[in-house]
Amino acid sequence: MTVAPTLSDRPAPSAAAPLREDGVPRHDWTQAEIEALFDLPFTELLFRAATVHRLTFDPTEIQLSQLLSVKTGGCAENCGYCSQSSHFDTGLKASRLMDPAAVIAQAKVARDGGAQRFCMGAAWRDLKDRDVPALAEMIAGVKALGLETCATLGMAGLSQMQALKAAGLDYYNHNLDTSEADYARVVTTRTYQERLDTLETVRQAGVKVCCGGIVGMGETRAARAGLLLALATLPAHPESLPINALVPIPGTPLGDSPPLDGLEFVRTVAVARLVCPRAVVRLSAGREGMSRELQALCFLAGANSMFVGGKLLTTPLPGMDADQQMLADLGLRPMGA
Ligand code: SAM
Ligand code: DTB
Ligand code: SF4
Repeated sequence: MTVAPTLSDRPAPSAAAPLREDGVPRHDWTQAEIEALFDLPFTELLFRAATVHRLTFDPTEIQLSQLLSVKTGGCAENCGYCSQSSHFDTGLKASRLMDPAAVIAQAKVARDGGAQRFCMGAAWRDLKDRDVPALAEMIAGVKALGLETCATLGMAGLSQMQALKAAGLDYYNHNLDTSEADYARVVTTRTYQERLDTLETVRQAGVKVCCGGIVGMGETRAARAGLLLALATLPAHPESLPINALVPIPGTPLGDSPPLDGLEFVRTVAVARLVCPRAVVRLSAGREGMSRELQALCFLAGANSMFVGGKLLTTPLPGMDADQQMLADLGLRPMGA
């Protein structure tokens, strides 16, 4: 008598394993392997990502970060997505570097509202020595509140980064944004190699790396895979990996981009979880336009961080009340709480 094959007898769709047998993350991913992950059946991809998420984190915990734009607009770079570039007329009012006391006061409000990490962003091509003392004062003050500190200030030199580290900087955000091949379509005033060099400087100073990119800029799936390839083949994976969904800004070259399909966004999160299994994967820009159900799929796919507090740098977020309600309804709690 022949026995009918059961579901479990079927071969699993092929795609490379994310962790070596000894549990160490791989750094030797290839473009073909990452594209094969993207091509998996959706539910198979999510199952694999959710499985790896449980090996490396408590999947019921979500890290909560809050941003503040400490210096807004008038930036010399031409990043084609950005409201703050002086190359495009976006109607944004530029302002000078904030006073440290005002930044620290806002960090206190963020902490009391439930944020665990406070990220200070400046619309600069690169950090200038004259601004380092004020930034060090902000970082020290934010750290003294018991918050983790993060800054994103453009390119920076080693001695500058060491000064920020000495002041209490935990993380530095500097994104690759897209794949190397796709990059010149988006930015031409700074090279991909300059971004990689800045990441190396951050590492040398002993500051943790927050590095990710943007999807929904009209890129191909191969470009999304190429971004994740660049991140997964860094000498050390980023500790924090933000996935931004483009917030189209009228007046910028990418202002008319159609939104990326939600399932493709979830696939990107899942593949990020698989190729950088120990990174905290953050839902970053664009969450304002996402349903709670789509965000829940992202958490299932391995996202375990999000920005909270009603505003990113210049664009809105759902707001703390809506976010607290969503987390409560999903049974998720702040990391470490
Ligand atoms: N000037 C610094 C820099 O570029 O590194 C720091 C601030 S910059 C706004 C930080 C990151 O935000 C960018 O690298 C990009 O990935 C993301 N971002 C900026 N504008 C965005 C938008 N409209 N939609 C989605 N992500 C965006
Ligand atoms: C990151 O990857 N996303 C955040 C943070 N790092 C600095 C910034 C998102 C900015 C979205 C557009 C805005 O609010 O201006
Ligand atoms: Fe400037 Fe950063 Fe905006 Fe690029 S993303 S234009 S560097 S503020």
